[in-house]
Amino acid sequence: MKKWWESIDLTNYEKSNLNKEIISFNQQLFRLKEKKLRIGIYGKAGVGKSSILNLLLNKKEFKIDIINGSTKNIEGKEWTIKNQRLKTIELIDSPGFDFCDIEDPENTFSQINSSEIILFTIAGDINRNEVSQINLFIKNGKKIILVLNKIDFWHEHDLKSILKNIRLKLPQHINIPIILNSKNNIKNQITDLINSYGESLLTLNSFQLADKLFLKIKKQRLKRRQREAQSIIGKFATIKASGVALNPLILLDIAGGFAIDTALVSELSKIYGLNLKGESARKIIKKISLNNIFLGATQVGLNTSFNLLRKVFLATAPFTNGLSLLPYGPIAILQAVISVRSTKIVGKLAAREIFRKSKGCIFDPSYIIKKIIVKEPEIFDYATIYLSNKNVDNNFAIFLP
Ligand SMILES: Nc1nc2c(ncn2[C@@H]2O[C@H](COP(=O)(O)OP(=O)(O)OP(=O)(O)O)[C@@H](O)[C@H]2O)c(=O)[nH]1
Ligand SMILES: [Mg+2]
Repeated sequence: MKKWWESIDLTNYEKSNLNKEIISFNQQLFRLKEKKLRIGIYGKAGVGKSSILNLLLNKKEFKIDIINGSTKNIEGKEWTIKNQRLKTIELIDSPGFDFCDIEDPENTFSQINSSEIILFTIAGDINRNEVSQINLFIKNGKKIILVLNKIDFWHEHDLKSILKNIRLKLPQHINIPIILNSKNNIKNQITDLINSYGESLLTLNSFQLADKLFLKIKKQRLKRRQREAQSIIGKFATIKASGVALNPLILLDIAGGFAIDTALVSELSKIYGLNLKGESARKIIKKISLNNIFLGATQVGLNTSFNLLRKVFLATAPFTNGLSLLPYGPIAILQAVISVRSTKIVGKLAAREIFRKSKGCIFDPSYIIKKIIVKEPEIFDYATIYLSNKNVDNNFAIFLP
């Protein structure tokens, strides 16, 4: 992962623009190397988050209070457990997300959102705010475990109906485990999970965070490239159109139009870091024309058929009243307009093709994510959801010229 990260070759602009994200990703890389897993706790104020972490630690390390808001800031403490492949585990306490006076809610969320396991604590049936926070974590591809606290408040049959109700409100496409806080229940279940999957959870989360950052970088780059590509296409369209409009008699012949398009593809490919020349650029043009055969008849094809078009116009002129009145000028303008349109279409289609080719150049972290999921699809179902959400969200076509 370190090698991949170094290979991305960030520009100074990207470094300053994504400064915060880069720092937090470097911290994650460090934790991956040091085998340090983080468990974050989240939930409404006063549900017993700090008490649960104290229970895991077997000590009163985190401050608790009967009054809401005893935890004011994110705070971490080390938890040592035996028989583990991980070096350290950090428990991260957070202020209640609905508390009126949190100092930095965004930082609180992002700290919890970057930890490997999230213990989402509830103290009874869940409300709309809690459901939407849970959904947000799931959308972010997080491993989330629900901890039902303060169960001493209810009789067993009430507890059953509360649990049933909670399950109905949770998203149905993912299995969110619910742990009841009774006796050593939480401690045993969390310890089991860490001992079996701790290392994988850490690796998977690191690749997910890498993937999220990589996506941000890709989008930024594509936006910048989109502007550059649009300007190049515009320039080429002008060159071709002015050639056609100024010199309507010596129309661009097939070879001429093709040469300009090839040069355009070559320039576009530079923007996308491919640098296609000569034959490779010509291949792209041919592929575009073949793949867009219908478009081709009216758009791409016209690009190379000015002579034909002119002949059709002139030949049909005597037979069609309207056209026979067309003086030569409007035909030249029409040809120029068609030429601009067709160059733009060639440019857009070429950019798509070039982008498709350039995607294979850099290694994609989601490749590893898929490989980890395959090992334990049930444990890592949250990552499957992450990948499928990502496919819906990431329509890169909108960033193409
Ligand atoms: N009856 C009962 N009380 C509990 C339980 N867990 C926590 N409490 C009490 O609930 C109160 C709040 O507990 P905290 O651990 O401070 O809750 P918190 O979620 O950390 O609260 P904030 O930091 O203010 O958001 C304290 O008085 C705890 O003693 C439980 O399982 N049963
Ligand atoms: Mg607290």
